[in-house]
Amino acid sequence: MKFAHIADVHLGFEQYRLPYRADEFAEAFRRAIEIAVKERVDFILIAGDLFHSSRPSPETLKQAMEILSLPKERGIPVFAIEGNHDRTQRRVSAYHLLEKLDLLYLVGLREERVESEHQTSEKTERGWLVKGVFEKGGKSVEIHGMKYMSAAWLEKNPPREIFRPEGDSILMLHQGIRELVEEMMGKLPESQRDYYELRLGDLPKGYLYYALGHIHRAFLTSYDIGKLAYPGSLQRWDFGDYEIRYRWDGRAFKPIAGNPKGFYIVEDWEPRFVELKVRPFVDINIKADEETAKRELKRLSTKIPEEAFVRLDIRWERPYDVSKLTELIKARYIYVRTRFERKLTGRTPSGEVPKPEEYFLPVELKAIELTGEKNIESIDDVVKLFLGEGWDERLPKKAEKPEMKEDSPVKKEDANLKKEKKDKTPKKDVEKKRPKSSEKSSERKVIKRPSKGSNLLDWLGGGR
Ligand SMILES: [Mn+2]
Repeated sequence: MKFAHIADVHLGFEQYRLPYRADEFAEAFRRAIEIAVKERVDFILIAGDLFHSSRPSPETLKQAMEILSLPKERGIPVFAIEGNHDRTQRRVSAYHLLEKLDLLYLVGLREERVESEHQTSEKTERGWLVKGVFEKGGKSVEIHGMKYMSAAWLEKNPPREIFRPEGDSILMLHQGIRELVEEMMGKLPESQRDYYELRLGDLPKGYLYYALGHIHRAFLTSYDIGKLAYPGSLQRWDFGDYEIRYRWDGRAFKPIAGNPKGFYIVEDWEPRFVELKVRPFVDINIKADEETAKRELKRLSTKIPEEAFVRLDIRWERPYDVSKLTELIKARYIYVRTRFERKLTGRTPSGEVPKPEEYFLPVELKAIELTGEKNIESIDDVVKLFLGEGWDERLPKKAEKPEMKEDSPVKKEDANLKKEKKDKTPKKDVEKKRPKSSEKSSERKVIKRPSKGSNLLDWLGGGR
């Protein structure tokens, strides 16, 4: 007995709103089916999420019909369950339509009894349990399973109470299982219930193969007397599902290989992973200043395939223009993420917690004050502050100008301004009355940089 186990095909998924990605998801499915047919499998399993949506477009349905006609023409039955993406609460889903066309056989709990060349039904307290059947040379295999169900439903109806193996049997489910998710992703907090609906112990024992779907990463293990497998999605799902990641270790990029994409061909109950060549996803992260990032990304760019999708994550302690950096990478699609943030250690060199006026420049304090009013019009003032003379205050020399001292006469004007705001005077008028930028605010304080460590970063970092 030989069969193919495919899951998470996601037909119709226009990833990153790119219509050609939906075609690529369909292309991966076509190749998987072609390989299965060429390998002369006896039957094919699709463990949920054949479609990306429960309401696939006519074009997506046509793709599914065309591809599934390949095994049909050769008399290879396809057994399927619905996943969380494509199940429906209504009575009829896209799968029922494909079943009507003899392109697949749906297994699971149903309201009506189904008997066909490859299906049989058993009456249960939860409805008709429709099972797949395959016979060859006096041997037979039963395919049990059901569509994706919520954690709440499964708590009352664990699979071990619904399913019982009969002879050589396969159980097909589209669920996350806590112990396995944790093996793949690390320990999950008790509150994190989004990734699984079941515990390993909820599964019935005695099946020879557990054909699972839902987790988009290939994973193979054993359960009781059988094998348990997730083939993963056929195409790369996101940048966490990378082909290769270049992780910055502070000095250089360290390449980390991702997981292969594909499906299983199972012969005499032994699964073998069949890898599909799909569009490469490259995940790059770097934490460096502009010059270093430029040099290192230029060096790395020769390793990036042109057809790749790239995520570029740039971090540094102060902002810089990344547009020239992204031009260095020649790829089909680039997603840039920047995180420029100053790391506040919470201690000055003397070991004290800094006060805001010790940490922020006067111009920054003013900006915080203005934006804190949540008055969108104040944005103009903030821009002026940074583009105008306020910017010069970055330099300690200028901050020490005599007119900056505490009790400047401007203070009264400021008080007037506040009063005018209360009176709902239109902002434009207020602006005209604003004092010139050089004498704008009395709240500015003269800041003397700590003498130790003339470099701001050194100072913030505790003078390392
Ligand atoms: Mn899926």
